[in-house]
Amino acid sequence: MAFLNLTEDEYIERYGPTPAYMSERDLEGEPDKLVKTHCCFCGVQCGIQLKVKENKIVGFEPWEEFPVNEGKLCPKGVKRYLQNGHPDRLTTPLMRSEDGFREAGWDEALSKTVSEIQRVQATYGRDAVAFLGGASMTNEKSYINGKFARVALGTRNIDYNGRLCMASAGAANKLAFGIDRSANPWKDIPKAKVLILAGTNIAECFPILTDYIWRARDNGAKIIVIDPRITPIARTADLFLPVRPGRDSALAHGILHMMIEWGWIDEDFIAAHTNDFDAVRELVKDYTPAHTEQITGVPAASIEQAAELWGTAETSMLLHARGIEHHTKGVENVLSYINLVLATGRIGKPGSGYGTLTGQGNGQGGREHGQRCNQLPGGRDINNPEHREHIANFWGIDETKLPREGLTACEIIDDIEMGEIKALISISFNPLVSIPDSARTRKALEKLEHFTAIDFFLSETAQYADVVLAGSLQEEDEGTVTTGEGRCVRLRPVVRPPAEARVDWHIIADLAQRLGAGRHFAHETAADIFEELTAVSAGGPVDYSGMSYERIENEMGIFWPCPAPNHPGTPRLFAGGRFAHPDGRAKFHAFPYRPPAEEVDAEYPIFFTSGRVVSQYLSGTQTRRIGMLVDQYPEPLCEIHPHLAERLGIADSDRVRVSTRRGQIEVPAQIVKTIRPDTVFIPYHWPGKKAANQITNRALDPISKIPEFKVCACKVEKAS
Ligand SMILES: Nc1nc2c(c(=O)[nH]1)N[C@H]1C(S)=C(S)[C@@H](COP(=O)(O)OP(=O)(O)OC[C@H]3O[C@@H](n4cnc5c(=O)[nH]c(N)nc54)[C@H](O)[C@@H]3O)O[C@H]1N2
Ligand SMILES: Nc1nc2c(c(=O)[nH]1)N[C@H]1C(S)=C(S)[C@@H](COP(=O)(O)OP(=O)(O)OC[C@H]3O[C@@H](n4cnc5c(=O)[nH]c(N)nc54)[C@H](O)[C@@H]3O)O[C@H]1N2
Ligand code: SF4
Ligand SMILES: [Mo]
Repeated sequence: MAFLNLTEDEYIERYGPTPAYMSERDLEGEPDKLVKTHCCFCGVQCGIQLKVKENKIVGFEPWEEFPVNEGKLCPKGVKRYLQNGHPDRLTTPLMRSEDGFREAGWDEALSKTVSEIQRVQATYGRDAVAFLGGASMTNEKSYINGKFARVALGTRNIDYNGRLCMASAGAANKLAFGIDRSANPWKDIPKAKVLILAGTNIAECFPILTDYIWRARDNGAKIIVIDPRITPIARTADLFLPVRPGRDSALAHGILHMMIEWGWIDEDFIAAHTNDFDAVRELVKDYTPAHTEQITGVPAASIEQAAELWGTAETSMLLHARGIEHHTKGVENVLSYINLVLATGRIGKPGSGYGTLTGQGNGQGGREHGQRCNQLPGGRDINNPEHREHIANFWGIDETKLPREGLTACEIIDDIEMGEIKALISISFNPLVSIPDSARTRKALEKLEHFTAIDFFLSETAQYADVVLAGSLQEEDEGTVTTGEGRCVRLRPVVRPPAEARVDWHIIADLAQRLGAGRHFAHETAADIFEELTAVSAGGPVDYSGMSYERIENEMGIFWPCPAPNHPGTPRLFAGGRFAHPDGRAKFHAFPYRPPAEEVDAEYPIFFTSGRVVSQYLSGTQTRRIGMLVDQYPEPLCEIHPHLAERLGIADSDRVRVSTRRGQIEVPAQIVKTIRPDTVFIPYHWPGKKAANQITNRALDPISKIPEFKVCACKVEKAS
């Protein structure tokens, strides 16, 4: 096996017990094989078959039986297999030396990490070490990360990159419904007669779900799109509401105002199944179409039309993503749109319901098993004494030893900058590219006394590390992920990590061992971890206890809650209008509109917003290395409306300088009629001087602590 420089025996000798996936079952006697697994990118988690030759992925085949995508894949899914053999792949640990990084052995690298953690904790206390995880990783790793931080590090400061992503939707879902999960399976979408797509560029970000939207349209559905840009899906919409960035809660209130005025709400449902509608009825009185137009920039007639389409439908689905969530009122925006769903009573039924479109591959599961600062496994609350007791007992530790709620991801970076947190371990997170105000993030990283990063590429953040540990790609481990519709699916082992690289959770377990907590991390296989996480979830808000790898494989995924081995799982929540709050009722929320943290003014007169393009993924560490995807969109462009461009004397492809109170970025202009004339947009997948986050605003939502990626004030000039 040319690709590996260790035999299986050598691997076992070096790293101890061999995980099940390295047994002959997968690796011997089969020179070529096709492995059914899932795409490593977005939360749709399309099924795919990877083609393997000599422990190397050499191609793919469609997996037509997997029901979600039935063999279809988007451009990223088609090319994802090319990362596996990439020359930049980290294959050994790296340690900082006087002239850059040098290769190191595992023992030396891990010893360094552990001795630094021990030194920092002895000097400054346990919480001076922080841990940052990620939602591209499996449920098993999410669980291990949380347990590692609480039991082995004993720090309260653990959080994850989903804080930049799903946090507003998650918090709002809990508040409104008492449970944090999309309410409906995606197969309900084609049965809806009206769809609202709020703040999602679904065709570029969830390409395979777009097919569900088209099926709905073929069945006669009307489609309403709410976005400051005419995205590809908006071009085919029946009604497009070009909202000014940062105004969604007002828009939702305006639509509800007209629905109430025209009597298109379900008073019986509201009375029988919800609480607190009266406050909302009172609140939205002020949001007349004229007043709402003034705030949102959406024509009053369009607001009325939206109210009529939505209000009079028989069945409907409301789907949203980061466009409404990446705000200092992200939670309020989501709750205001949920009001539109609850007011019609159209939820918990086939073809009627609601869902947030989960972003990362395991955006859903990554937020369920305890790698968030306020959460314990099984979706439990770290501040709830019963929940704490349950987990402490299960883990065999004293409840008083279980750390309390810590800081969220951006707050951890701020605390590092302020000199409170002195050491960091990060895995599957690239904050230098993905957190707002990168100058501030860079300053923080430079300030750390110790930083260990676990990644398979040397990300821009990892370049600031003292120790870089070579971890695993998705296909080099096994486990489960939970898709955006709440379906837990199985990732099968495909190949073994190359050379000296190691499976992520083996690294974490080894660190735990060296920190003296080895007995809590004695898992031999990912299946052992899954067994533990499902067992501990029993009776919690997020109950996986009836699941097993075997069942998940046989049933093509299982929707949680699944509280018993003979329970079929729960694709659609809230049947019969019963919600997950203790009284079984959903809750309306009445938040008056409030403006974004930064408004335009004479100095910075234009709205800046950011997001994605179809061929690039997140901070780009993966997709910027895949040739054919790079060709499709090689560098960031600034979308500018022709009217604004003309006023500023900018022609297509001219280099423009976009500045805010945080910094500036220079990129070529892309003049398009598809954006509001008062707004410019730059995708954020690039580092350094091409990073959109040089200029974004680090202001946080008070509840979810998500940053305001989607709106700040900027000035645009032609660069000399
Ligand atoms: N190709 C690709 N696909 C991806 C990803 C990727 O990086 N690349 N990432 C995955 C992840 S982690 C995520 S979170 C999802 C994100 O998926 P989306 O949320 O759909 O994508 P974004 O581009 O972040 O933002 C969506 C839209 O919000 C609009 N918007 C901006 N400001 C506002 C506003 O104030 N109100 C409203 N209503 N809309 C606004 C933008 O114009 C943009 O079209 O995509 C997932 N899929
Ligand atoms: N301006 C702006 N900024 C944004 C957004 C925006 O819309 N605008 N969107 C935000 C959103 S929604 C998100 S989700 C974040 C994402 O931001 P990040 O989470 O920082 O982005 P990733 O690219 O996923 O970074 C993950 C790193 O982990 C590595 N990695 C991936 N999978 C694994 C794994 O299984 N194991 C290990 N060990 N490493 C792995 C990758 O190589 C990469 O270096 O960005 C946010 N930042
Ligand atoms: S839609 Fe998402 S999961 Fe499916 S192939 Fe594309 S990136 Fe992968
Ligand atoms: Mo995300």
